[in-house]
Formats: sequence, structure tokens, C-alpha cells
Amino acid sequence: MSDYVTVARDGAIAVITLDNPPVNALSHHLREPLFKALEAARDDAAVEGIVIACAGRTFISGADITEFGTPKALASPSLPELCALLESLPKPAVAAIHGTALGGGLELALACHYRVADKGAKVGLPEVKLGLLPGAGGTVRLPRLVGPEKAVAMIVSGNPINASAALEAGVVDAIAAGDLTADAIAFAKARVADGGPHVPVRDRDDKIAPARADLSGFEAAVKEATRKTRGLEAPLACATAVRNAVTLPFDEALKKERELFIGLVNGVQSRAQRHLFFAEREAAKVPGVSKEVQPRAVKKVGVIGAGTMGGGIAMSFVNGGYPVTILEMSDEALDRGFATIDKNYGISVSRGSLSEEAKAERMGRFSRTTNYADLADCDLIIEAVFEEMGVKKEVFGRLDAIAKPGAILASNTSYLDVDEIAASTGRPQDVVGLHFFSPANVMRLLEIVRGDKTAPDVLLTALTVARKIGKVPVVVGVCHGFVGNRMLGARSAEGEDLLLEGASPEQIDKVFADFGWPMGPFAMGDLAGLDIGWRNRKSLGKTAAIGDALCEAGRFGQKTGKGFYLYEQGSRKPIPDPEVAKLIEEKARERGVNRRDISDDEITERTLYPMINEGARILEEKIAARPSDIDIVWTNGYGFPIGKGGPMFWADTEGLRKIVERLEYWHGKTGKDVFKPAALLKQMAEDGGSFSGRPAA
Ligand code: 3H9
Repeated sequence: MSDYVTVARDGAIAVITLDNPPVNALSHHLREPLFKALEAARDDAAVEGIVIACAGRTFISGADITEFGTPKALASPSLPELCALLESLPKPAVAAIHGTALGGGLELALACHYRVADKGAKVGLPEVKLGLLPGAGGTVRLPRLVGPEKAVAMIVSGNPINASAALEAGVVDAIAAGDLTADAIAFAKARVADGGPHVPVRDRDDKIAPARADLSGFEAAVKEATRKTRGLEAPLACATAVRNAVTLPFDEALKKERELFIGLVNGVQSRAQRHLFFAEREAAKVPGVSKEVQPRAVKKVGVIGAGTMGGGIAMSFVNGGYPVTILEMSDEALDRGFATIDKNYGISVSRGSLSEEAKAERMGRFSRTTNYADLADCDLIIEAVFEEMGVKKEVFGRLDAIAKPGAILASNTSYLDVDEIAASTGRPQDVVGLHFFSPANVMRLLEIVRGDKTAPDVLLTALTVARKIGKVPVVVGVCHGFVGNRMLGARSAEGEDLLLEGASPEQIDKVFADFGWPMGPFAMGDLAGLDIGWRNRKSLGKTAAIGDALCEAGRFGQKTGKGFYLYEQGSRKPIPDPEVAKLIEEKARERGVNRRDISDDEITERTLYPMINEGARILEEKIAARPSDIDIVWTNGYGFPIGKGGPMFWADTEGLRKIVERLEYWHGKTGKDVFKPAALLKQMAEDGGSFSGRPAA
């Protein structure tokens, strides 16, 4: 008995209850008393069966991630030792699962003879999302219950399944009809009464026998599951471990699984992904918003603008269960917007991810209007109109006149000064920026822009609502471009000069692809449309030699079949274009730039290092509360590879001293401000500090 493990008796059944809030992670302080309780139940002749249940909101949700990389993770009894003990028990053990049985939690349940689940429970092996594989027998036991094809799909995706799917697949043996613990005890008593044999999962070979005879079906499942592994090691290791479960004897496969796990847990990719797991949760803790603050009620949402952004934002809220009214200037604009929304849901239906009924239900949650007064009962109104201060101010002035007291007024601006927008109302405390990323119904990132006067409960409401609609929110301060676009500006600043000095779009894009980005900046520009930046530059009186020349020649990117690259009819595959190479050479000649070979390292130093530098400035100015918030912005909104943990985590692995040295070199050579090392970065490099070890501002 301990604070974490209690044992009660119900007849001949020992009921072992674990209580390690908040999610019953298998910390060493829980494993130790659990091991002892299992030994005691084994040795007690009066105990004929065992139930393992959990107190609190959930069954065990995995190993304790905070222990990884510390001696506690390996300290005896380890999780594999616990599983081995459970599996060797001569009396039936039953796991009573409520909430989520995840990772090591499900592995412990798989080492029991039986599993009974609450009807709302979910089970899964999400280790891959932490850059790991299940390291306590999950890859060898799950295939024995559900077959290796289904097991590899579950383990490589990391996605959990619900109780009824788990019953159908064979992961659980029964779903509780009433009280879970009572039903699990009754289940254990029935197994004791029927006398067994209680075959442990390790000895159940029927589901893997067909793949042993012919691996082709399994290999096809591996191919499908690992189609998009994006340079990550863990998904491939997961597939290898499941294959071992089929081709090797149980104990050998288990040993290999452990070796693979140890390799991954000590690797940089898993460290990066674990960092992101905690970073996402940290981002919800906003300095200046105390525990006493309560969110405002949001029951109805208004969106101004039915264009690409407005439509996507409105869909996000409708998908999250909110009724949404969209306001536009004319019925024609509303018709166009709703046709796009209808088309987007239609794509989901044709892909099988949404039913016709669900689509109809969602479409039924929208209303439309051209009259501001119809937004008067909305609790949250988000404008997604043209990105121009004058237009935004006019919209906010009108909102101020009609919105009910306490309504939150939000701007989806991606660059503009939220304080100036707020000042155009008589209620700046109710104004906040909600910067969605396109396509807004798909992209998970939401920058919540905190104005000078934004009230703490408005911020908290924005965070709460964001999570309800499935977004990953990060609170940022007011500056041009906030965190994401401001750093993107620094990353892009040298693009044109690198081209003029000798690099090609395909070389630069390849450096980015090799780094792990989904695509390089030029392929990305072609996808987004080069005319957007061109119009933007013109409005700011700026120029870009190559980008402007391409647009003047009607090369707007994929939509016109050519931009930095050529695109064949109906294809999105960029093909290097000799015309573009010629144009770049011409522009270099005009400017008297001597072209030379540019190394891949130089490309990294002149694109990614300025981005880190800008991140450091953002921290200095307290635009982001902590480096990990920046990592969340970039991994969720801009495709920064998760296996590198976000730009600030990556900077630590690259070495801050090296980054400062190279920035100083480029600053000395070019005099450009993007290379001037931020004071914070210099200081940290001198002190041997790191972004991942830095507390919140
Ligand atoms: C594993 O099991 C390896 C094994 O195969 C092999 C070992 C040998 N450990 O998410 P929430 C914290 S790998 C430590 O906000 P929710 C979390 O940081 C593990 N801490 O709640 C947060 O702390 P704070 C495989 C953990 O209700 C608090 O709990 N398992 C862990 O939205 C609440 O979390 C997983 O990957 C943990 N395992 O969601 C599951 N889990 O309050 C990871 C959570 O200080 N966990 N915390 O910010 C989850 O997916 C979600 O937390 C869960 C609850 C769905 C359980």
C-alpha cells in the first residue's frame, strides 16, 4: 500500500487501484508499489484473480515522459519487468480501462490476461508521436491480439481507437455495461469460475500465423502505413519491431524492441518531439492570466468576410460545434463564399471523412447576412476582411456600434497593429487578434495576438475556444507580422540575393527539403501565388529584381503553369526552367553581381540563422513568452520539421556559439541588419546558455 497504489478485496479478487494524477503515468514511484502489490497478490493463496483499475479521470496514459533521459526511467522495476510479472501470474489479471489507455498504459493492459473497457474509453500506442516506439512489449503483444496488419497501422499512426473498435479488433474482451470496476470484478470472478486456461497474450499465435506463412499482406500494410514518414526514424522502427514480432520468437522480438526503443529515446528526434509535447501544453500557460480568471461564455460566433480566410475560419467554428453567422457586403459574395464551403465539405464526403448527414448538419449551423445588426447577439466576432488598416478600422467602428457588451471583437490580421485597430473602438479591452493560417479549416496553428489593453479573460476565452475548435493556440504580442510572419520575413530576406550571387531555386529548395521542410521557399511561392507578394511590395514601394520580373512576365506560379519553375498541365511537380536561370543571370549582370558557387551550408546560414536571430529579438521584445512558443508556431503553422523540434530547439542543437559566429561573419561582409546578432543571442552564446533551458519571460 502507498499513496499511489491501494489494494482492496472483493471476495477472492484483489482490486489494485492506481492513483497518480493527473493521468496515472507510470512513474517510478507508482511502478515500485504496483510491483509489490502484484507480488503480494500472487503469493496470497486467498487471492484467485486480480483487477487493475485507476482512480481519477483516466486509466494509465503511458510511461512518465518526464522521466525519459533520467536514471528513474530505467530504475527497477522497469515497465517491461512489471509486464513480465503480470504475464507470469498463475491467476487471471483483468485491466479495467476508463478514459485513455495509452502507450505503456495499454502495454501494461496487454500484459494482463483480459481487458474490460468503459464504453467511452480509448486505447492506443501513440509513442511514435514522441519519436519512439512502444518499448514495453506493445509491438509484440498487440499483433498477437489484432493481427500484424492492423497492429502496424495503429502503431505507426499512433492514433487511438474507441472502445467498440477495440472490442471488434480484439484489443479488449468486453465493454462494461454499468460500473466499470464492478463489471471488471464480475468478469474476473467469471474467469476464476470457468477455470481457464488463462492464456497470456505472448502465447497466442493464431493472429500472426498467416503472416508467418506469407508476409506479403503485412508488407503491403507497412508500405501504406509508412507512406509519409517525413524523414522521421520512429515510424520505420515501429514497422521493423512489428515485423520482428511476426518473424522472431516472442522473447527475441521483445529484446529487439527494447534495443530499438533505447536507441530512439536517446536520439535527437525523440528529444525534439518530447520537447514539442510539453511545449504545446506550456503554451496554454499565459503570463498575466491568473487561475482566478474565468473565460467568457461563447455560444454564437460571427465572421466578417466569406473569402478564403473568412470561409475557412467559419468552417473551423462550425466544425467545433458553434453556430456561425457570416457577414458579407453583398448576396453575390455570400453565394460565392457558401459555394466554396459547400465544395470543401463535399471533398470531405467524397474522401469518406465526413458523412452526407454530418455535412448537412454542419451546413445547417451557418447563417448569412449583409446587415451588421444581425451580429448583435454574437459573443465572438472575427473579421477577415482586406488587409488594410483603413478597412479594418471601419469594420471595427461598425462592430463597436452594434456588438453586445462583453462581446469579443477579433481581427484576423496577419501583420497589422492590433492596438491601433483596438483604439478605433470604445472597448479596446475586448479586442484581440486571432491570426488563423490558410487553409484555416485545416491548419492547426492560431496566433492569439494580445493587445496592450486586451483583458485577461478575453485571452483566456480565446485560448479555450481555440482548443475547442481543435487549434493549437499560442499567445503573441503586437509587432509587424507577430511571431510567424516576422521570422518568415527574416528567413526569406536573402532569397533573391542568393539567387543573384549564384544559387538556383532548385538548389535552395533542395537544401530546405533535405532539412525536412515539406517544400522549399520557391516551390512554396509558386504554390501560394507570386502575385501576392508582388502586389504587397508594390503597395509598400518595395521591389524584388527576380520576383517582380517573373510577375511582369505573367509567371504567377502554379496557377499560371509557370513561376520559379515550370508546371505541366494538371501537375504540381516543379520542373527547373532554363528561362528562369537565364533571367537570374541577366539580373545579376545588370547589377554587376559576380556569380559564384554557393555551398549548401551558406544557404542554411543565410536563411535559417537570420530566422533564429529574429526569434531571439522576438524574445527580447517579449513578443513571445518563451522559446518553446516559437517552436510551436513554426512546427504547426509553417512546416518546420517536428523531428528538429522547432527553430529555437534546433538552434540549441546547432550550437548558439556557431550561429553567432556565422551571423557576425555575414554581418561583417554585408552590413545587413538581418545578420546583426541579437543581444540576447550573443549573451546566451557567451554564457553557454540554451533556448530549451530558458524560463518564460
Ligand atoms: C510510453 O509510454 C513509452 C512506453 O512504450 C515504453 C516505456 C519503457 N507523462 O495533455 P494534458 C501531463 S511513452 C508525464 O493537458 P488532456 C501533461 O504534460 C508515453 N506527464 O491533458 C500535463 O501536464 P501539465 C505514451 C504527462 O486531458 C498533464 O499531464 N503516452 C503524460 O488534454 C495533463 O495533460 C502518451 O504519449 C505522460 N505520459 O490529455 C500520452 N501525459 O498540466 C501522452 C500527460 O503540467 N498524453 N502528462 O501541463 C496525452 O496524450 C494526453 O496528456 C492525455 C490527456 C490524452 C492523456
